[in-house]
Amino acid sequence: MPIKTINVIDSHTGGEPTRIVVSGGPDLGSGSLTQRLNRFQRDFDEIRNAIVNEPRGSDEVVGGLICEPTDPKFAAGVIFFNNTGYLRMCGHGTIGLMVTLKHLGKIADGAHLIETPVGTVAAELTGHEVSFQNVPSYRLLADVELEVPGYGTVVGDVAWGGNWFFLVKNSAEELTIDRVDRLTKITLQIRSALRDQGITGTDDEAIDHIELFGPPVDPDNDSRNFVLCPGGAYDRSPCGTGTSAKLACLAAAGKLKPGELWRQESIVGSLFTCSYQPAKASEGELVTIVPTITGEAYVCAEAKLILNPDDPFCMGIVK
Ligand code: PYC
Repeated sequence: MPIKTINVIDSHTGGEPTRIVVSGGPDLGSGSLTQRLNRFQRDFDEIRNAIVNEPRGSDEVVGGLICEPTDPKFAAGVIFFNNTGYLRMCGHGTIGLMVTLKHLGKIADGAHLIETPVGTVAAELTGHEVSFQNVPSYRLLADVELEVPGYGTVVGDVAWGGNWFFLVKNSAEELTIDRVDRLTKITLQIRSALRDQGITGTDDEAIDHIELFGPPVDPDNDSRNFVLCPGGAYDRSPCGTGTSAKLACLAAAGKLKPGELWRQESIVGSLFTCSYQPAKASEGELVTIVPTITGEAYVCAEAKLILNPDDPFCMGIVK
């Protein structure tokens, strides 16, 4: 293989990194974004590893491959991925993508549509601020009692916000940045317990994100969270899909009205301001909402990744 280069732009959304592949990424051909995601996974997974994992990236980085959309009404198509696999939607990544497209001169401030494997995301860009309407979100299971070996019983909801989440209700854990090692350990234990006890999303899909909630540090906010991501890293942002899942739970419990604001603070103190409207079509009998999530992102690097076949770690460190 000759030396290959991949051009990327890095940004962060409330501290959570996004690496958008602008050129030099795998050629996934045409078809729906789900078909192209499957092709990425089947034929080019080592390129995913080379882009986001060490030595060029880290467990925290979420990558996004810009794809030619299936319809010109979309500003771009995108496939998100991370240290262990693929995300069907990523909220902080969508905010990062929008400021990156603006940085590239591909879009201006205003309303745009983004195509993702789980549907259309409508986003509005104003400077560094992005508001996006996420895919329809819903609470699937309420008040699930889960025995977590070595920890105790936790009670939580299972909800969809573009990814599957278990949202713990009764956590007494203090959500401070100096406790992230412990919070990571506990949420990994919760995720294993869900898997061992066969608790899943629809179609037996694994629940790969876990959220803990606590009081906000800033009294103007409604809540602080800690979000475990699929690859074991924690989200530095309040998590766009996770906050969508939270809004779906609040809506289903009658605790937040349509249009009412919810200010979700992350474990590093960054903020998403959010609200929802009822969805036109529901997921069966379930209360289904369309969340709007607003946050800020900043471009922080432009880089050319060099994949030299002589480099023993050319394709990244595989864990
Ligand atoms: O913002 O949706 C999100 C997200 C998912 C994983 C990391 N961030």
